[in-house]
Amino acid sequence: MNMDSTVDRLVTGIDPFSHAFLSDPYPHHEAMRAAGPVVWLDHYGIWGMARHQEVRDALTDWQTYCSGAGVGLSDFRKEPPWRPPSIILEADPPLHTRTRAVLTRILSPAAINVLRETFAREAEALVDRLAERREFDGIADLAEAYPLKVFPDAVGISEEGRENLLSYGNMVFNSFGPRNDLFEKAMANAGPVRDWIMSKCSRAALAPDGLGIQIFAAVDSGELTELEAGMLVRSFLSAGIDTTVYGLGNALYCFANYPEQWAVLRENPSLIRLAFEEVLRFEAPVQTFFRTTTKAIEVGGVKLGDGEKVLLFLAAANRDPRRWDKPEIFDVKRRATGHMTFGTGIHGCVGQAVARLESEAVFGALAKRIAAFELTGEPKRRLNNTLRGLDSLPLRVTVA
Ligand code: OVV
Repeated sequence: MNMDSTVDRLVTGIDPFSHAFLSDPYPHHEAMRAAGPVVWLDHYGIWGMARHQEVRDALTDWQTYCSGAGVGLSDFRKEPPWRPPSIILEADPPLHTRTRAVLTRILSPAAINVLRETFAREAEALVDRLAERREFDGIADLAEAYPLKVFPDAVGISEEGRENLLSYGNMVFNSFGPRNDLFEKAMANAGPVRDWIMSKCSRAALAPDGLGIQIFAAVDSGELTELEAGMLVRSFLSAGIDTTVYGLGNALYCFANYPEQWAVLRENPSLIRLAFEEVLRFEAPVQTFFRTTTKAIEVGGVKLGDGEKVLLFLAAANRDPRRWDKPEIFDVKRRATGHMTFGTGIHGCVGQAVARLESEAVFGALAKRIAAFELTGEPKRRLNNTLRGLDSLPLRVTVA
């Protein structure tokens, strides 16, 4: 690749973790897709991939694009990680294969379907209360309130202190970026938050009928050590809250912005599942993950060296016109599966059945009771080095 070309120079200066980029990433995604299959991001000395094909190829080639050096900007082989690495997210085979097998079983669609009635009942109760209020904040009162109730309930965590889960998610997802202002702010109260989280990861802290204790059952069967089981509960608490909070919030944001799409969905509630996939494609709650090369490799004529960080723009792949027809249009009838928001390959989201069940419960309940959403003020963005979503979404609802 000719690094002196105009397009490359345009792209290479981009800081994908700056406020300007995070506030409106889409024009920058377009510039990077246009620049080529892989671009050099000079600001950090890393590679970036923004096209669907290359993001997908990288995610499905774990031998070349590893996770064991961390899936953030920081290379664990060069600087110490801020917490002991995740033994599933930040691991490669064979360790990953063993830990993943346990979570795949516990979080399988069939196993998670057991939660359907509880999730639906909780969603209906919450939506009833909000419908009575008429005006509420779509983020605090719904997108945060719902996962903060049903997910820790499902894992088997006590009620007290659950707000720590939001603080911890904020730490985890900002930590994949550089040590910028967002990272520093998220880490302001790190000690007590981390202590609370770790105190919830032991066998003794978990309810006897939840998902958490099922991880410890794998210790009894010899698949995991006691320490590993605690670390996998930590993965539940790291990955299970903020992702769904931002996903549900982005869904509400889409339906408030595109009322005709909410009308389509209400006419045909069987579209709810598909509609959530379209939200994930269009406003991806998880925007990026990194990989690290394990050898020198050539991508579209560009030579990448060994041990180099590659930033995969999942959200840019989701709007690549090479893959999607009219990608800038939010269309709940679209076949949106194939989006990269859950990733793909051996690290593809192991909790996706839980995320989908939460969204079905919430939007199923909303479709029954809410005819329309109306913004009563400007939504405020909450910037995060990895996640895209809102701080507040002031809504008024029309009750059906
Ligand atoms: C997918 C994900 C995100 C954040 C943290 C983890 C996993 C973890 O395993 O800790």
